[in-house]
Amino acid sequence: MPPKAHPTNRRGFLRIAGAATLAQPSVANRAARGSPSLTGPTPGLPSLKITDVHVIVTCPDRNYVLVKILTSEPGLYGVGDATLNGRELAVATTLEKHLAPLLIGRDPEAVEDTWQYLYRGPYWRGGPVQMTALAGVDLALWDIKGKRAGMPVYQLLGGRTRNGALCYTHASGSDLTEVEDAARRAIERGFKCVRAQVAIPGLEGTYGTARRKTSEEVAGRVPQQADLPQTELFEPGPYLRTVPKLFAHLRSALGEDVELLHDVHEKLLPVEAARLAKELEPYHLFFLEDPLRPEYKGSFRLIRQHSTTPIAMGELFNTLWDCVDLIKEQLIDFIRCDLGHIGGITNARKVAALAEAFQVRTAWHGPGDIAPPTHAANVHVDISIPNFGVQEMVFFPDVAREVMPGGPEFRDGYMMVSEAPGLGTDVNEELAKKYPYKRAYLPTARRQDGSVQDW
Ligand code: CS2
Ligand code: MG
Repeated sequence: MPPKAHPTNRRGFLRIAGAATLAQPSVANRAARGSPSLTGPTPGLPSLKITDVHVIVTCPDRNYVLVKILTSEPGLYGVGDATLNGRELAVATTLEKHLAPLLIGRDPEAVEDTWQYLYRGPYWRGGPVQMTALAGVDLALWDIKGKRAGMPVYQLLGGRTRNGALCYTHASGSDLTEVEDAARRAIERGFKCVRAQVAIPGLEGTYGTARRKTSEEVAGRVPQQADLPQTELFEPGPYLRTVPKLFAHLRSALGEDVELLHDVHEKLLPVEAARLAKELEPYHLFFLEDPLRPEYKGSFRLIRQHSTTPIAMGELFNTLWDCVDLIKEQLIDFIRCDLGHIGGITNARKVAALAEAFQVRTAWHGPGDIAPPTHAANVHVDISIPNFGVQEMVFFPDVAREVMPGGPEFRDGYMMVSEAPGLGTDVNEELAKKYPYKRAYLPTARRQDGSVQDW
């Protein structure tokens, strides 16, 4: 169950807690230096202080990093997600050693000021590790604010603009028929949008599909160490020949009603991406995702020049400024930031507002390697903005949901947010301890000639 809403007779309840808060002037005063005169208590409520920060690293089905921020009000805490696949411990250390000391004694209600303080305070700022740590803190603070207000976070963001968030799931397979079957299962389950990925003949492992063992590996001649990156083989030629065939097959098998998406996963060069987007035009994709690396933003013009296939981009972005050019020049149709890697709700709603001005819609990143609090935050933002497009979602295994209960629910093609105060997610710290961290990496990729390829 998402966390219980706080007792309605809040004022009576908190007058008791208030007394406890006042007992800690020294800590509060020392840390409040961060924002000397900003944060007086909310009228009618005693002042609130952050009293502790728990950084929880757990591996029920995969590694996750959760941030639990405790306050001077007994029982009032917030939970955020700071999971960065393959760099979990770097983020956990950033939180424990660098951010937590700055948070103790601060007023958790000062969400924007804390964001600015933690983002612009450091001279060396930004990047996926720091922005994921900041996102964990930001989500926990929005969770606290919602609980203290007795409201789900979307209400604090301006209330509903829609009943639920249209979402998509993944359909993949080692050949066209397998992908078709997976897509049919998704449609039967109620999905109106399906992302399709197929293994590429002759290539060992293609993003989004189960990796096939090489003959060497099958013969056991190549020991594969589990806690080191697997290497996938990628060649643009076979990929560019196969993907249009996949969508031709899916459209003839499934018809036009289902929305189809594909993730290029930043593997192509500009002219290759332009060719693919053009050749996919007849299949009316909902969007083609991450055709190029963020480093080559300027080359999106080439794709636009040659194709009307809608383009989505952004999961690798870490700042608002990473989004500006592509949005301002309308070189993309969907901004696909990851709330867990761009500094949380505080920054995502600014990205959404920027995108609104240029008719760009959101399609926040929602894979399996970020934790339920970020999935919840995605949907709280989705249902409170005017320019929502679609939401990626995954179903978490039970073992993960036991450690991290709550979160948005799938209902007939839409993600429905919990009405519980806050984000509607939680963490069971005792259970989390049962699943210690296991070193793991995302795959890497190489070309046939042995050179390094973007995964
Ligand atoms: C992918 C992710 O879902 C997606 O769109 O790009 O699965 C991505 O590969 C992982 O999140 C990387 O950590
Ligand atoms: Mg992607």
